[in-house]
Amino acid sequence: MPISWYPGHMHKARKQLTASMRDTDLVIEVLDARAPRASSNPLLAELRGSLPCLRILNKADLADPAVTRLWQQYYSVQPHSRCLLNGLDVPLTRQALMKACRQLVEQSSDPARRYQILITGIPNVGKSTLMNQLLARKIAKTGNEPAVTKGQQRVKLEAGWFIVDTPGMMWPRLEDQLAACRLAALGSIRNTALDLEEIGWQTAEFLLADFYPQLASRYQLKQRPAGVEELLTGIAATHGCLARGGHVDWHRVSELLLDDLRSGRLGRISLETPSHNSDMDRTDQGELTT
Ligand SMILES: Nc1nc2c(ncn2[C@@H]2O[C@H](COP(=O)(O)OP(=O)(O)OP(=O)(O)O)[C@@H](O)[C@H]2O)c(=O)[nH]1
Ligand SMILES: [Mg+2]
Repeated sequence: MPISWYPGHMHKARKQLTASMRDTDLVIEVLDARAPRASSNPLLAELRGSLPCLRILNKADLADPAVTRLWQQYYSVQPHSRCLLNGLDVPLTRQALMKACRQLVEQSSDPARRYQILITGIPNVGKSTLMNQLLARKIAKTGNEPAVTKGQQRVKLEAGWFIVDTPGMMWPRLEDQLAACRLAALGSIRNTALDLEEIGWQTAEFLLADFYPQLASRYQLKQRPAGVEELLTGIAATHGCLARGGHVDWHRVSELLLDDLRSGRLGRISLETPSHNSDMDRTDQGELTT
């Protein structure tokens, strides 16, 4: 089943975003540090046009720090843009954010001039949490599921500067289904819009190919399973995911694996690197799928 998630409220959010861009001086694009390419919405790039862009690699505490550094370098050389990190271990301060904003936005000599920053990104990447963090108070509702924020919220960040939180937005056609699978695995697509067992299976497939040590440590695997079925059957047997009669409950074992990946219980994992030569990206090019 192809992955696709563009419910009605996102169409509305897109219209609101188009309108808000007209009064915006700088766009923050919040990316998931574990999969920055997959979590970059092409529709947002189109809507922001030539506005300066500050990319934030968020949830950096869940990603491989060495790979995150490569992504930061990669994005830092793009024109009219900067790239900062945020995560539980490297919380971005309002001062650091404002420094980058002032470098990116041309300042007017008019003291009455007001500036607007728009926080954008796909669902569940941590936009509202970031806004609360920058304001040091809970202004926006947050939650560990996609599509928590339903409307825009504009607040004063500091004198002359306003910041707007926006609903997470996907785009109508997810052409790159491998990237879509990464987003589904990381929790940016609502579980109810997915065939969870299929995503669990595909996730198990790429984890087994590229992150076997993390799987072995989390599930106490004694030897490398020959394939996905053996891996999931083994996890199900040792982690309470068997149904009546001893059959594997594929739904429960999929949920367990996805929860472990999303929460970091499998360790700090990056699913993409900027280079096209990583194992994950070789899969894109079909070299591992023969
Ligand atoms: N580990 C970790 N979790 C984070 C971080 N930032 C946000 N989260 C968690 O990610 C989940 C989603 O956060 P939100 O701020 O609601 O995400 P959002 O982008 O506003 O989501 P939508 O409004 O649905 O688009 C919450 O459970 C947060 O606690 C982070 O830097 N590290
Ligand atoms: Mg939100």
